[in-house]
Amino acid sequence: MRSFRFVHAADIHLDSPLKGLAGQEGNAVALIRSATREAFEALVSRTIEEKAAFLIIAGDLYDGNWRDYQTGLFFVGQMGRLRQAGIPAFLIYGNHDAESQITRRLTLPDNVTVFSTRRPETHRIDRLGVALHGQGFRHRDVLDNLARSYPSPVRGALNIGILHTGLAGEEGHAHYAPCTLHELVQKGYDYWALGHIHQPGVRHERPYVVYSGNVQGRHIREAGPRGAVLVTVEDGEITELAPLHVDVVRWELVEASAEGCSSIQDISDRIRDCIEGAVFERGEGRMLACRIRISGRSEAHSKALASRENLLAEAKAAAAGLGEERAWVEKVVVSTEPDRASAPAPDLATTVGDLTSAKDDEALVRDLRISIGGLVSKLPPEVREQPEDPLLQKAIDGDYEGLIELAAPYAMARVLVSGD
Ligand SMILES: [Mn+2]
Repeated sequence: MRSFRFVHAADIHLDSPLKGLAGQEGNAVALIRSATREAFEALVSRTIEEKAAFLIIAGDLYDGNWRDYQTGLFFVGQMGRLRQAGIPAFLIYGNHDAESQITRRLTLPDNVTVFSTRRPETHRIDRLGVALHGQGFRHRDVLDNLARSYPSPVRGALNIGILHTGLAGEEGHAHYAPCTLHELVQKGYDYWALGHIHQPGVRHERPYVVYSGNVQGRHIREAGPRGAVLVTVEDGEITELAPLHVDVVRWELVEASAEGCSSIQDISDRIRDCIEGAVFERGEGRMLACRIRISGRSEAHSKALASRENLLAEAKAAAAGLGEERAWVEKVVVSTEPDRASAPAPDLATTVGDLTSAKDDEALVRDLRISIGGLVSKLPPEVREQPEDPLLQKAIDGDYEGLIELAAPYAMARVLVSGD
């Protein structure tokens, strides 16, 4: 049996529209916008450099229907690079690029094999002793167990199953093409190249059941290194799995402690140190797209709450000050708590008293319901699902008494700061 290497990738989501960048400009934002393409290009380069025998794409190559032919042309161009290097590619469609979803089409170069969406197929590479089994998604909502009808392993070959699946009961994922880990393990294949779940992970070894994860994180919930898996086969046996990190922008949650800080300047300095540390330790030469979370008990708690805009600007300045395309700040979340020692000043006791009893003011609650309720109903679903701000959560829940209670310390912080 031969020795060779292959690359398993999935969830490219080419030209995925990145949310939350509207109205933002600059080189960093331009890089984030083009990141899915750049990462895919880097994947193809690494595949060629590593002299891989073939490339697998386990679904969701595209993010949905193409806006125009440019997305398809880009992909064809990259496959052309592989063809020139004599490397075949094997592709299945997933829920995002199901056959029914993609109405525009382009003829692909002859080194690319797209598996049928009607029935499972097997493609063999005889010179390597490899059998690849796979089936793509015909419609977006494939809720049948596709793996069940995959063919039996080819005897004497290295068998690879390519499947886009949410497995069964994976939290937070729709049950696309559900199957259990046990079923996959029992199938008799050597390696399952899975797609759909963006977090990379090896679910089983010998046989291998692997999610390569997406090649490029697209938001803070896809933080950390991203890429593909380079699989080494020696004498027909899988001997090594190594990550190929091809992401060009890396999302990171950067934690900054405000403990011991007594001013906004102190917190800004802390943020700057944390961003620099993160770029150095976790950036690996890529641009870090950071969400900053400031937490801890701090004397500067009220000031931090009331100066969120200033802190965001300072954090952006800290990132920009590192030079081009080293770091970019998406958001600053202030979740500090008051220092035990810093009680409100006595002359503010009356104001605070008024604020805490405000939740019993029925007229106020009714006014809020009318003025805020209308706005909340217009929020886009992605904001409603995961509001990061506790005040917004209360408003979405329609809990106006709770909203007043939570808003009181914030209002107090504003009063304190303006009185500085
Ligand atoms: Mn998917």
